[in-house]
Amino acid sequence: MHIGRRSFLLGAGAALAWAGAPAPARTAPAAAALVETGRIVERHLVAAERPVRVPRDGGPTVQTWTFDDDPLPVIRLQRGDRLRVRVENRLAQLLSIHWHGIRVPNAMDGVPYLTQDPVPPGGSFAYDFVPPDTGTFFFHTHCNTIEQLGRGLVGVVIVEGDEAEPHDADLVCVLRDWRIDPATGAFTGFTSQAAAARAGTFGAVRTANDRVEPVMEVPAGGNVRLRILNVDPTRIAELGLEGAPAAVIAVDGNGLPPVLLESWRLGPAMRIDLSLRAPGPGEEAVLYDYFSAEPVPLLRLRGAGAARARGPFQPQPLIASDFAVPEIEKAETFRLTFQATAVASDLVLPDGQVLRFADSLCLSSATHWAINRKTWPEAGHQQLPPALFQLEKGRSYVIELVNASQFQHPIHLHGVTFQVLDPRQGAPGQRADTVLLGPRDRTRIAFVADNPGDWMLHCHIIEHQETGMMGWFRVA
Ligand SMILES: [Cu+2]
Repeated sequence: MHIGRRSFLLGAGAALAWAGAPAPARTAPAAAALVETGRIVERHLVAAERPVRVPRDGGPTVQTWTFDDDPLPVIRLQRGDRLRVRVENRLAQLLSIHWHGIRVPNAMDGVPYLTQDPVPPGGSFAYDFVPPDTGTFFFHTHCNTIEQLGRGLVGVVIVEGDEAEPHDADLVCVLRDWRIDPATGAFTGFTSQAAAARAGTFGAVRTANDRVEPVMEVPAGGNVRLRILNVDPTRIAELGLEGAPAAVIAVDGNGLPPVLLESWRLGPAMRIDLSLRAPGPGEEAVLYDYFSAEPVPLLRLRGAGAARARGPFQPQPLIASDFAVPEIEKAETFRLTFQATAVASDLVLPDGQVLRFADSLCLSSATHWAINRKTWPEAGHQQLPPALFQLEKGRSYVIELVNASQFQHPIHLHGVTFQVLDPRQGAPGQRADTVLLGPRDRTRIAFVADNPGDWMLHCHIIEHQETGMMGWFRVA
């Protein structure tokens, strides 16, 4: 089998240049308005230390911190259902839950001191909201995230109701590394000053659904939806699938015109949904990370059962949720520059404009990163700096994101789903909640500020976030 290292940037024109499929994908169904169903999905999560084998199938016992006896809880609900989650804190430190990518009311956003008091040891908190959009989301703590995420505190939320044509199987693939000694299961450390100032701390044990290169059975010859989530605090993967045709049908839970999967760069917190044609009985397709010189197999999909008689592979677009469309011409623009605190150099933008960073910042030993030269004053959230910017509720905004550093940064905004205006992976204008900036890269995002409150904005390489690359903005 040929395993090539592929170009990760597909032009928009490549989206429908589709080998092997005779008919182009149908046009996307009309966006659907939110209708509450009156149903309530209730979960009781207990954050606690639990001994879990990592990898799950036969690894050493690791003292993980998890939300549930199932170390990787998956909550599924239908669009319009109410989600009610009571979280109980049986750890010896503060916590809160952030619902990544879900446009929740501000009081439910789970950011300590900004939107709620953190949940103390022995305490509990009730989250209660109706997720407005379909898609693949996840939840994690927003306190001491380097350690809490590193020890395992994460879960998945899937809001269904976006398929015009159902798939034969709907599977979840959570990618994360474990910073453990593979022999003993002891944690090897979640951060260091040197790593935090660079690409971050990587884990030695790479897993999909907490297993090493697991085999998942899929209906042979059927249409399969594979929801891939990168919940690692550090690792940027470049994903490709060998042995089965596949298309990206959603980015961060948001449907887009199906894009042939060549390979896709997926930074921390980013998700893609694939629609793929499962291999025949007993045959396998393999999900690889091409980022390293030697591709790393992450997951195997094995065709099971009698082959389904399906027509040509023709992935269908999802039914989009109805978002307010930003008026780009009338939008006010803000620029956010992401930079290292210790570096003072000029940045030449693609249009020839030069941004000068002549003076460096006042440094503390634990601060390596900044946004617009402002760095969060400490690793926690307790000391709030002033807002980076304020937005008027209901107006359209364009934010220009400039990476003045040599490292990649997946930038995440709370409270909004934005459109990515400049061509990147997929098609310009697609919606996302996290956008990956390459070294010395820039892109523009746009959204309508329709969700009032105080919202975080940060890099999702957690060591960057917690050493300064975070800020907040107000919508009022
Ligand atoms: Cu970063």
